[in-house]
Amino acid sequence: MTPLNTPEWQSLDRHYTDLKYVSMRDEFALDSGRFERFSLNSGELLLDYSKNRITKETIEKLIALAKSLGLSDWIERMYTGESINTTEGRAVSHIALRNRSNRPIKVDGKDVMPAVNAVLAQMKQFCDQVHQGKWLGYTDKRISDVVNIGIGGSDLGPAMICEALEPYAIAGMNVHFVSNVDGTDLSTTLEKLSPETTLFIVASKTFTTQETLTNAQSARAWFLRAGGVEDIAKHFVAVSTNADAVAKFGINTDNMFEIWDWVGGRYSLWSAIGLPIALYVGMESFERLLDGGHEMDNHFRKQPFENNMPVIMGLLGVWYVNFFGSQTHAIVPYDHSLTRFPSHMQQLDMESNGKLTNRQGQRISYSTGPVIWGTPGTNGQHAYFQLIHQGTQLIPVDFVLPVNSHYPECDHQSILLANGLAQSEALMKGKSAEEVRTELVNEGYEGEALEALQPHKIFPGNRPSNTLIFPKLTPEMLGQLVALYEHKVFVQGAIWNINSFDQWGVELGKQLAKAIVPELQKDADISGHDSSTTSLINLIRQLTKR
Ligand code: G6Q
Repeated sequence: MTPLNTPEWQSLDRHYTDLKYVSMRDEFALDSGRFERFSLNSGELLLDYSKNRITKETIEKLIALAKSLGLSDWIERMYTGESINTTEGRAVSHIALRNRSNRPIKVDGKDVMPAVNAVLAQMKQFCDQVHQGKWLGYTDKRISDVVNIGIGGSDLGPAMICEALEPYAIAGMNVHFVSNVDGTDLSTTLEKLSPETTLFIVASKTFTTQETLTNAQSARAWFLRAGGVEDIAKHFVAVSTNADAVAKFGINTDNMFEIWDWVGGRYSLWSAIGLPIALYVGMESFERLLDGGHEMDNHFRKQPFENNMPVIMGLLGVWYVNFFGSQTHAIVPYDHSLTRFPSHMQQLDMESNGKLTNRQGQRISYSTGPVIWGTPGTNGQHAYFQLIHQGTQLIPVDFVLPVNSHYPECDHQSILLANGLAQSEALMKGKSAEEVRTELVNEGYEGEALEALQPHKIFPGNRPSNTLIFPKLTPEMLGQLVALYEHKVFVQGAIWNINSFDQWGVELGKQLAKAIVPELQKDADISGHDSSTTSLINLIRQLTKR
C-alpha cells in the first residue's frame, strides 16, 4: 500500500505543478490576512506557518491526504496502547509517562498508570533525599554532582533538557553527561569531580549497550580507588528494564528505576531516564515539563487537523520532502540554552523516519525522513545560512523564538529576536535583480562593475520557514515543544506508511563493533573482512602502543 496511489497524493502532485512558481511575496501582497489564516496556537505556543509555499488549497489537500491515509485512526491506536511498533511487537506509549490526567492507558490489556505513578513517586522520594541532604555519600557529604552515563535516547534528551532548564537548577546541584566510549569523555568529566560527592546514574534501557557499560565499569573503578565496594550503593543507581543485568553489574536493584519496553529510547526523557533532569532542576520542575508534554498530547488528540500543530508541521514537511524534493530540514533555535535541541530532534526524527521499508515489508519508492540539522541563531547566520539563502537546495527552516530571556541583558534579546525575524523575512522575500540594481546604483556602482556584481547579490527568496514563538522557555513550554516534534514525526510516519518506532540501523552498529574489538586486541594479523577493513584493523594493531 503506497500513498502515491491515492487520489489525494495525485491531486497534490497536480497542485504542486500549479504552485511551484507562485511567489510567497506576491501571496503576502495579495492577502493581508495571510498570517491569521496560516498561524495557530497551543496554549502560549504560536506557530506561524504563513511563510510557506502554500495556499489555502494546499492545506486542504494535505489534510485530505492525511484523512485518506487514516491519520486519526493511527493517533487513536497510539493513544489506546495498541502494538503499533509491529517489528518489535510493542506499544508506543510515551504519552502515558506524561498522562497528568491519570486516565487509564492499557498496554497488553493492563493499565500502565499505576506503574508510571509508582516510578514518579520513587523518583520524587529519591530527589527529595538528595536535595535535603538525607542521601549522603560514603563520607557523609552531600551529593553535589550527578553523572549520567548513557547514550542515544538515554543521553541526548535529558542532556538537552538539563541545558535548557539551567535557570531552574537546584542550588548546589551540578549535572554531567558521559556518553561517548572515547575515554576522553569520562576522564575529562571525572577529573573535575570528587568520588565523595558524586552520584552516577547508569541509564540504559537494555543494560547491554557496550559504550554505557564500558563507561560505567570505568566509573566504578574510579570510585573504588577512593571508596569501598560496600559504598557503591550510595553512589550508583540505575535506570533500566533489565533488573538481572543491573544486579549483575553490582548495582542494588533497590536503587533501580524501572522503565518499560513500550517506551522508545528517543521518547524516554519523560520516564526515569529523566532522573538526571529531576535531580538537577527538582521534581516539581520535572513535573511541569510533563505537564507541557501532556498539554501538547491533548492538543494533538483533540484538535481538528486544520488547527493541529503537529499535524500541520508534519504535513508541511511531507509537502517539501515529497513534492519539492527537499532532503534536509533545519531547526534553528534563537535561544542559546537550546543549543542541544537540534541534536535531540535529529535523533528523534532521523531514527524514527529514516526508513526505506513500509509497514507491509516492501521497499518504498518515495522519500521519507529528511536530514535534520541546525545550531542556535544567531551563530548559524555567520556560517551556513549562506547556503539556505543562495544555495541550490530548498531547505525549510524552523525558527524557534522565545520572546523573553532568562538572562535579560539590556538590548541583547531585541537584537537576537530581530535577527530571527529578519532571516525568515529575507528567506521569504529574497532580493530581485531590480532591487539589487537600485541598491548598487545608490552605492555608486555603474557600468561593468555594476553588471559584474549584480547577479551575485540576487536572492531568489520563496524559501520556506515556520516560526515557533512563545513568551519564555519554561519547563512547561519545553515539554510542549518536545512533544510537538514527537507528534510531528508520528504524523509523517503515518503518511509514509512506515514504522517510526523501530531502529534496526542502531542495532546493526551495536553488533558490528563487538566483532571487531577482539580483532583489534589480537597479537597476529587478522583477515576475513574486505581488504579495506582488514588493512585498517591491522594498521591500528601496529600503531597501538600497548
Ligand atoms: C533510541 C535508540 C537508541 C538507544 C541507545 C541506548 O531510540 O534505541 O538511541 O537509546 O542505543 O540504548 P540503551 O538505553 O538500551 O542503552
